[in-house]
Amino acid sequence: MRGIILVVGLVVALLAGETADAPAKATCHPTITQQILRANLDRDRELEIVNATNVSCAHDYALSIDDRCVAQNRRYPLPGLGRQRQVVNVEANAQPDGRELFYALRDSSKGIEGGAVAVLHLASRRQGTCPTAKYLYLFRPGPKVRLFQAQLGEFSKRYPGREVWLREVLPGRVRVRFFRYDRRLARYIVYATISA
Ligand SMILES: [Ca+2]
Ligand SMILES: [Ca+2]
Repeated sequence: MRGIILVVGLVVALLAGETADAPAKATCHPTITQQILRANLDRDRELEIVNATNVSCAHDYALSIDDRCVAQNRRYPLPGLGRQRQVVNVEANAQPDGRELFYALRDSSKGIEGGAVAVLHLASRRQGTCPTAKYLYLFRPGPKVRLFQAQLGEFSKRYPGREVWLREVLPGRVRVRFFRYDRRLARYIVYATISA
């Protein structure tokens, strides 16, 4: 008898838990995709679309790019997720290779490692193939990073185009690094580090 009461009690508790969760599920709208930017990220005449998709009930956003190539729609998911986002379409590397997308995703419910900072555009790997995301800069915080912030800006007149400023809070110190575009390597490289 006591066993039956216990089982009934457990079932009631589970049902109560289900009911308590129900309103939260109803107000949570994951996987809603919003178009947040129209940008020219390759060199064709059609604009690409940058999307932010709400991928969790914690309101983490993931980004993707929609492109049309050979009469087909293609979606390229971008790394990282976060509740805070910065997204801009600019000419970052001062090269005739199309404009770039700079984005930073932070404050993810998955912890600091969910975040990302990137500078990218779309480029064909081989002539005649559809362009895919080419990363000129990509930062994913490691497990030691407690906090990070990033900006794309004109931090040095010595280097053409814009530079990336990255500030990381690490155990016992703060590290600020500046990255510039290197034409030969076709990516951003560090040119100054300040550690305090
Ligand atoms: Ca460019
Ligand atoms: Ca510069």
